[in-house]
Amino acid sequence: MENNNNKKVDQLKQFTTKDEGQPLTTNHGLKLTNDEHSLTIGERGPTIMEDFHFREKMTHFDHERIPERVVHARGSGAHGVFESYGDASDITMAHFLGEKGRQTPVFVRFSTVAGSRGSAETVRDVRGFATKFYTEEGNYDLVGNNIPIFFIQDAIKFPDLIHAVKPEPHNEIPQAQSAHDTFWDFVVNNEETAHMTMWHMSDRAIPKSYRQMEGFGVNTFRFVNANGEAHFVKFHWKPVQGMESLVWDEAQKIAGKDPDFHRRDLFDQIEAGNYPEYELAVQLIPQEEEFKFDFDILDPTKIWPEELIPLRKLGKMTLNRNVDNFFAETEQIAFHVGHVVPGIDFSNDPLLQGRLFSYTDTQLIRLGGPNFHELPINRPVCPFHNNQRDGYGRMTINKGRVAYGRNGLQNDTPHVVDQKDGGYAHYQEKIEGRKVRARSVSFEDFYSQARQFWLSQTPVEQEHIIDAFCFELGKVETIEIRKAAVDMFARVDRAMAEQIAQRIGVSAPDASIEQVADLPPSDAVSILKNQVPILKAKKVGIIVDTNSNVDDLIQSLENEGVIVELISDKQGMINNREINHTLDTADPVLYDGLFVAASFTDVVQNRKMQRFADEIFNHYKALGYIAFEGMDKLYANAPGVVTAPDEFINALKMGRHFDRTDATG
Ligand code: HDE
Repeated sequence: MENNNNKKVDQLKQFTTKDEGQPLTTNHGLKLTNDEHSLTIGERGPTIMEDFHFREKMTHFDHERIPERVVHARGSGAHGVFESYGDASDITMAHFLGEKGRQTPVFVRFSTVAGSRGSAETVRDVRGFATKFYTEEGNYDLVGNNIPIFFIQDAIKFPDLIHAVKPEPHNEIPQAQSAHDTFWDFVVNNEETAHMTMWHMSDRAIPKSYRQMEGFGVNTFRFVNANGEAHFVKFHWKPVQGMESLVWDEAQKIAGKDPDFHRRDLFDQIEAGNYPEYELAVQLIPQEEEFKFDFDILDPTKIWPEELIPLRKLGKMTLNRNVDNFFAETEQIAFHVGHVVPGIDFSNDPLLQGRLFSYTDTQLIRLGGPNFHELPINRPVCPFHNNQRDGYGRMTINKGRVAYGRNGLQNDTPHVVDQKDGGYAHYQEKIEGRKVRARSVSFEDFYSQARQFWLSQTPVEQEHIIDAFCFELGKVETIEIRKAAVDMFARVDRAMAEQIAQRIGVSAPDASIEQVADLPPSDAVSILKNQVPILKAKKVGIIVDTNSNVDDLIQSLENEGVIVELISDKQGMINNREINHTLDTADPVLYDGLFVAASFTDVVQNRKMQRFADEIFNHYKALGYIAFEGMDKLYANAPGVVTAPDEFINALKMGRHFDRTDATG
């Protein structure tokens, strides 16, 4: 989509080049006559030093990798626009939230956390959801995740957490997984992980797509208005497309069938004009009410239940343009929680305080020096001036003799400005205390909200959590760690821990372990309680043979925005329609629903087709059929299994049919 009046798009255009149709040159502009043979002495002789073209080409290649992000290495991004719903100046000075309809260019990068750059995307993991707002007042980065809390309370433990979840150092196994001894050893030795581990074992950690997950700023920030009044604030992104998760068996299979599943979906949907949208909302606590709650509002392992502190919607983000070049944009974008604008400030959340150091620091090694703000994707769209100079890859040509503050030669410019002229003034919080290394006692309730999360889930979601624990702990080799985990999570729910214990071969939790008291459930944290029936962008496979007549079905699906792919025993055309896939190149895990309208004479093809139907059935997806002998007996009367094409659309719209029995998650 062409963005009119988008300053970021205009800025990027100045750095964008098209090579198509151009003569080949060196990096220095010299046109070349030959790019396939090195310069040698005789046709069979040695290559000579003089071959500047060979050396330039090879040197560039030798240096074309940069370190991947130490966490969130695997990611995918898109451009978009944020539009303010109204004037939020009663709570924040931020200009981009100051007027209904005000538009701000944005770039979002979604990611997994633990895996390396080439790892599969549908693994069980937290997802990153980082947004850069290119505002008139400078860049504002909202660097969030798809889970509203975190594993640890103090940033000093972050290297330990990450070392524990990454592949184990002696053999670099397993990739992009938490199902191994060191991760669970960390969990059982750090009880503050209890709440986040519950979310991590839930379907939140296996989202269906980046379009269908929520985002959270996690840490507690501060909003300040022009009168200096402050609120503590938590940020939320709510996907307009609703939420959906994979089922675990499916997630693991997709990791092999299409490791690019999430980035492909994001890219394809944006190309097709089906732009993902997310509403930005905040929870607010007035400065004076800091101590009013049963939990510490600075503790990043706690949610602020939405039922207690409601959301206020501030605007909507639409992702409407794919990158032109993955490396230049998605890989080189550099986020930092410290990139704020007037009206947005920090709290003393100890995780946030540590993050404020880490992000710029990591860019220095990743992007090779202090000038990464000059890379096109990172440049603000407003002017920037200061006395910082030089460093690797400096692009700006600063004119003049002066590069120091308090100068007479340049009228002491660039000069600072007052707050009323847009200068950033830190919130003047009064703080007194002794220098200590200690955790506040108000951070010490590790289990109440973990149990609240458990109690807030539907029975199906609870079953998935138990299955996830059994999978993860089942992969842990050290029996003592398995046992410690069962004891730890008995504090969250004894019956849950007992079931897990039985399945992973350890004794039931000790009788002396007390389950924590109940808090009122929070429906907002369940995915299934908040499901929206949706057809748009769902993907359906229809298996056809030469006798199939599915024109009407295709038409009615496509009218609803469903993507239809035809699958058959061979490629080519059937009834004037192109076959998109064979039973070998397609796979049921890549579809939201399947309609079988074929019956092949070849028994092998029929067996493959049966596998498609079984898998769709096992993953609770809509299944329709008209011609396939034998299927009646297997699936008759099961929820979401239909034999009439028009019923199929309804079954698809309702999402997964978890009320099906005999299926495997
Ligand atoms: Fe990050 N995190 N983080 N993190 N984080 C990074 O910065 C860090 C945390 C998040 O798409 C790194 O540029 C510390 C919470 C996202 O480019 C690094 C702590 C949340 C991304 C870093 C945390 C996040 C990162 C690595 C504990 C959710 C990817 C590469 C105190 C609110 C951004 C980089 C992108 C990336 C440090 C915890 C979100 C090392 C020290 C909590 C989405 O600086």
